[in-house]
Amino acid sequence: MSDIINNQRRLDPQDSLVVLSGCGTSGRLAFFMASGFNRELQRLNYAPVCSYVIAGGDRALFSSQEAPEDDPTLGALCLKKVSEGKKRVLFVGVSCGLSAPFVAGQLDFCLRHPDVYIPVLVGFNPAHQARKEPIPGCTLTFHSVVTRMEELAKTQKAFLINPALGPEAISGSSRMKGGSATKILLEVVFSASFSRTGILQHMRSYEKALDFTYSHSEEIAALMEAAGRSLQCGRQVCYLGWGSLGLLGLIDASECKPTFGADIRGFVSGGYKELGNNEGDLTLMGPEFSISHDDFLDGVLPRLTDADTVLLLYSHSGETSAPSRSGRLRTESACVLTAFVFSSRQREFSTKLLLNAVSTGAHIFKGKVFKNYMIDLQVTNSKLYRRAARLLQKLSGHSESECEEALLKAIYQVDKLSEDIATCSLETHTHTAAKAKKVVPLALVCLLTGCSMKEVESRLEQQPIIREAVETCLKSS
Ligand code: F1P
Repeated sequence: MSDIINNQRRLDPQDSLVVLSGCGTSGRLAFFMASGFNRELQRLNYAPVCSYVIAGGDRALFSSQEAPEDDPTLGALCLKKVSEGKKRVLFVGVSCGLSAPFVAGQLDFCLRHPDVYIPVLVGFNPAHQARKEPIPGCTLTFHSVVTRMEELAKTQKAFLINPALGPEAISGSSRMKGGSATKILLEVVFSASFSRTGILQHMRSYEKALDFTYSHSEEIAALMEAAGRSLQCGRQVCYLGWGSLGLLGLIDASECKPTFGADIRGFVSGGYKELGNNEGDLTLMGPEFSISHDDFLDGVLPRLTDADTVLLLYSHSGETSAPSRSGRLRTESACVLTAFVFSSRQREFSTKLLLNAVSTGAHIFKGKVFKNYMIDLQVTNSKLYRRAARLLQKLSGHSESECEEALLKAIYQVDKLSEDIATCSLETHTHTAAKAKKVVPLALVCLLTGCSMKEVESRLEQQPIIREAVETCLKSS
């Protein structure tokens, strides 16, 4: 694959393109790396040839837009649009769980146009564990696409990079191990296509950064605790970053809502100018799209108290300059996070590990994780719906059908399912779930106690720490 990237950049940039694509964190990393690779190409006097596609468009860079992840036709259309007029396209689709229909649609499109597209799939499950669930409205499954890719991989007309990583530390949280592995893999392949340094040597540099980062576990734990204390008392955690480390802050923050049902906010110096995203300035789309330091200074800083935590993300190297306006920050409310490691890629990697640890740890302190499961996840696409139903089975011991029934009752806030609801499509369920709150905890407590929706709602109100509410119910059930 390194050779192919190497060839792509030698070709006329008018004709050739490298597209990185994915959903959620995988799409955000696709954006992050496509921008980084282009910067690198320009530094070396080559034309930028990388582009990105994220399910749900640029608004998905900072907010959860899981519904488009279910749409294979949309995936194919977005790929077609971004590669219009190109003669040679290397397409890299990332789906950590080998599961996103959006990516399946893109790979299928590549397989149907082999004269133009070379498809690459990156994920972290064995091929036989690719998702087999039928995709509504089409004949594909992710698994069927993987099988076709495997066949073509034998003659290097397609590539499958899917080392099995083992389970995530927090179940289902592919933003962590899966996201980090995506970053390592693609950066190593990209770097190897330029330098004489071998793949193994590149990999070793990440290993060093990993060891270095985790050798600072006490400092990381202190940051986790500070952030956890802020979230526990309903205060804020903000990442205030510069350059690519600031972008990683935005990415980590945007994952917190769908994963934990809670917020951490990120801000980056230069805002959308620094980002250089496809759709430009999105500030007008709503408060969560205000991402510049000016937005932080105007909207957040005046209301900060000692109970809030602000993490400054910058490095001392030339490319990410030190915070010039932090003088307006009260230092006692700021934790300064710096990664004094090696190259800029390793600094980014180290920062990603730190942020993942801090945000996950903080949410554990807040009681959003129960027995390594995120129990307040959003149920906004088919994968998350199935995940929620499996989680309910695991934690309640009830049957599959009872759990799905409880999930639907929680989504529609009813004690009895009408014929209408029961016959609605999965898409309607996940669309409705986007407007509901605490769906999984509600369903779980209903299952464990047999109480009505109203009673459960008031129980959860009295005990807002979800883990404790569930523990209490489990003890008394
Ligand atoms: C894509 C993704 C995850 C997110 C959540 C929903 O997963 O958006 O990034 O954390 O689990 O799905 P994948 O296609 O990379 O497995």
